[in-house]
Amino acid sequence: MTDMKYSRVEIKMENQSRKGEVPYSDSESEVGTLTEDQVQLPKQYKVLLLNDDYTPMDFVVLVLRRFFDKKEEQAQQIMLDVHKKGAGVAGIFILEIAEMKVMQVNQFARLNQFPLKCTMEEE
Ligand code: TYC
Repeated sequence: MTDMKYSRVEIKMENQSRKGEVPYSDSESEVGTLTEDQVQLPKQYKVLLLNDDYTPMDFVVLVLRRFFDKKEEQAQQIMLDVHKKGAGVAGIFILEIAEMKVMQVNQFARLNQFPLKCTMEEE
């Protein structure tokens, strides 16, 4: 029975996008349309990796694969970008998820005794 309570939300999500008109229903009977400027979407946050001189490249690639679901090739590309430019975007998330990623990555780096730092900023 518990999976039933989310079914209506999932149906609504299918039609949701950042552009155009979004169907909505706030009761069982009333259905209307929100125009683009009426749609409330949560702020997005960039989660950044910072370069340093000591964290091994392989460890940064592992972090990008493990915490940001990147494939090997993309993880390598992001890591090299951070290495060359000083910082780079690992992913973009809503506030709570971004905060969790930052905590998990910094804890994982500390646990492995590397100075790798992860931060976030509003998009
Ligand atoms: N600069 C590191 C090295 O040469 C590699 C590195 C890349 C470290 C990205 C951190 O976020 C980072 N071993």
